[in-house]
Amino acid sequence: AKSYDVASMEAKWLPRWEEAKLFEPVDDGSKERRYVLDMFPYPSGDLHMGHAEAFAMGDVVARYLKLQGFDVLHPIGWDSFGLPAENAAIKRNAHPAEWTYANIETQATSFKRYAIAVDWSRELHTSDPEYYRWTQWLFLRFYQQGLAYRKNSPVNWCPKDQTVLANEQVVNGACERCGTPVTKKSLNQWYFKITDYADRLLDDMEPLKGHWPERVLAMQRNWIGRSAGAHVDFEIEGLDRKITVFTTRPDTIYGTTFFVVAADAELAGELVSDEHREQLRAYQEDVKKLSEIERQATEREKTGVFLGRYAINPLSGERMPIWAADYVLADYGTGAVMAVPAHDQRDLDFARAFGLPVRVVVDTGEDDPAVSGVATVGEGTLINSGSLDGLSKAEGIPAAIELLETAQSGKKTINYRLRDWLLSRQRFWGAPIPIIHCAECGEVPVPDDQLPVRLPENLRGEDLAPKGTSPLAAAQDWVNVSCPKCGGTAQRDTDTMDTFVDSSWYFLRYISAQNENLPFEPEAAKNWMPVAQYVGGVEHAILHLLYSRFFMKVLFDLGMVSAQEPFGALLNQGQVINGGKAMSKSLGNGIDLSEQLDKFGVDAVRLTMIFASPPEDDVDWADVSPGASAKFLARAWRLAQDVSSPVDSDPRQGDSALRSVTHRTVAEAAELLDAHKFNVVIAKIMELVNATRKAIDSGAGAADPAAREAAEAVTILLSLFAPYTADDMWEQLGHSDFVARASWPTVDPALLVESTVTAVVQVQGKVRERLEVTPDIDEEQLRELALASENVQKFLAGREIRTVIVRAPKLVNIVPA
Ligand code: ANZ
Ligand code: ZN
Repeated sequence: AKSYDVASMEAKWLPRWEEAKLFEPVDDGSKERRYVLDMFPYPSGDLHMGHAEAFAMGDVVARYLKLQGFDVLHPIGWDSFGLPAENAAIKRNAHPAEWTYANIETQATSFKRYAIAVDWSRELHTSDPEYYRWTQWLFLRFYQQGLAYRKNSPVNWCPKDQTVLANEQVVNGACERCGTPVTKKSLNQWYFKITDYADRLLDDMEPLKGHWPERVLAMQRNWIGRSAGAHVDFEIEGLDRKITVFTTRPDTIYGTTFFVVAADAELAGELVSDEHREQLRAYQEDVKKLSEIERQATEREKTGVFLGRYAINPLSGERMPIWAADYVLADYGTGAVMAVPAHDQRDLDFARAFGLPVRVVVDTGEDDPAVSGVATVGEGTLINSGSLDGLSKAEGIPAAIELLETAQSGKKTINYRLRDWLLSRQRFWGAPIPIIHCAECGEVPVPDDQLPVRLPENLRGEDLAPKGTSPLAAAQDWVNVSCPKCGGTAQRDTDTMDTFVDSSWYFLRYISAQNENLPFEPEAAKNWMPVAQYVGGVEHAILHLLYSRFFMKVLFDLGMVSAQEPFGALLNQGQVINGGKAMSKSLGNGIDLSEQLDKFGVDAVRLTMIFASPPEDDVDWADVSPGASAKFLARAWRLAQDVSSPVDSDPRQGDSALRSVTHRTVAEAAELLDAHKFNVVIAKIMELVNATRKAIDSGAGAADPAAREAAEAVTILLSLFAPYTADDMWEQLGHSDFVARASWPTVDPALLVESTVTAVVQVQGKVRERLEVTPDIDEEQLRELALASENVQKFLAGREIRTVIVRAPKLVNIVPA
């Protein structure tokens, strides 16, 4: 007999699959379409265990939907611009493309071996000029809409990577990529106006509920940070100007005892009196040295300087000192706050540090904050607040706004935490910003027919080293061009785009991957979008997923897509860890994927990944057994070897007990797959394999058509997880085509009805017998069966019976006298 041989199976099927192009959608409308997408990889090296897990998940969904009869689009590509390539190039005195494309080659080979069901004809790389041409084209559409603009402002700066970062790339005050504390720098940078879409980005999350993980939705909601409140104008004594603050608590306005502006906001310099100017300058120097982490730490002692200036409370007419401090942020709200120390902890800490008055205006029944040091932020009744006295917080907010509006010193407003997306980078390996700067004409877009603006090819190694300005600036031949408008001398913009721009629309490029006239065909996008199932890590909860949603909405407004959301459903897979800890070089607990594949085979590794836990949970490689998976696969495989009834035998002639197990398994598997309980599906397949083995080894045995039916169901179900084994079984079972082209087994509802249930028989409260009975057995029949049981008789030992309680069909309780 043949034996289950992983290596020869892989060698046999891989080339056949490649030739058959099994997973290219027909895309002709003859079948309903489904788009399944995995977050595309960054080509950092060879595939690792994390890829193996994530891609196994997406693959289950793609293969399942195809078997269900859908036309499935499941593409792959590479997010191939970015810093690591550039850093590697500097180190090796090479061009980033060399490292990038070599890694892509390695990963692609591994992905093919890993048998992911993708359409390779649509493969894309964001660093290909054929791709970034369209990234640039899209930038120009945004530019024309006023959604891409340049402004000078303090930006996040990573001193190590020597480039600016978007707010989304600053995590706890540090660079998302390298962990270096981020500093601020004033620079002229490009932005996308994502803030114009804040409301839609929030509101359109509603239909995603239940289809996206709630925590991702919560993170986005929080990031957008919509807060309702008011803008309040304060006159400045001795200056002919007003300052506006944003407050969520206009009801506390009578409790304002001082005023604070961000030390690094221009406002501070404009307000300061001459005799305090030097002090402010010295303080600003100190603030500049702080990292964002230090600045936002709440436990840090409050610092600040008095500006020698007073603001007037528009409702009470009171005069309040104006301070500059670092706890107020320059780029949130208006960069200035009315400080209400009794009811805001930061303001209270500041008041206590500088001996400023604390006035309670909301009576919450708690201790006086001036004494306790704890601001009272809860519900209560307004006091010391003029005509607002007696109102609750909820009543006080609209009432205060009304007073302010009548006095023409304020209005109701909504504020967002979301900032515009800073997209320019002072690095080389990205899509050049397609703008030319002309002394006469200003910013001039590169004409569409001159796209792509290709990266210069002669820069390499040290030329790319970070110097705070873009390496592209050094390529003089490249920089100096004639102005497309006036023909005069002009310069190219030397910044490149954040790589998150590339990944904000790649899912659309797959749809028309070869189109040379447009980034994608609107008609085709209409057919495929939104993505039916997106799979990827939770680390993209804000960055990539928010940006892609923004892009989709802009494209919708441009009439290029008809869906407003890119991803209808999202699955965040867990991580692969080892010994309860994330794999890392320092812990030395890394697991090499290719070693695992060589040792156990692709199928066993894939099966192990999915069987280990529900998809959202981590897989601890120390707790799993790919060896056991391989053994199980061999057992399943042997079923196909043993079945001897012909391909066209009629299963209805077969053993009905086995048939009912088969049909129930298939029906349950479909439900479980729809609910993403992939691990449970595997447990069900294991049960079916056991039942089939038992049937083959007994009764009508190998020749029973029901055994063939069961083995075929095992094969089809298994093909979602173990494609090599499944195709080998399918062939052995006498089929000439690939199992991926089979269809999901049809379930006969008549076979789903359970044929027997187990009735438990207790004697004096102890279980003494289990009887297999029909579900519709009546009480009298069940009672007789129970009393007739040999076991029951043995335990009764001749005693009289006092009562028999029967709960058909599940329980009989016999109480002896
Ligand atoms: C007065 C007040 C009284 C406030 C009170 C709060 C409680 P969210 O909800 O996060 O939007 N604020 C406004 N701009 C700020 C800035 N640039 N830096 C630091 N803090 C700023 O927070 C809005 C509240 O944060 C505003 O409401 C303001 O303080 C403060 F009992 O105004 B509040
Ligand atoms: Zn010009």
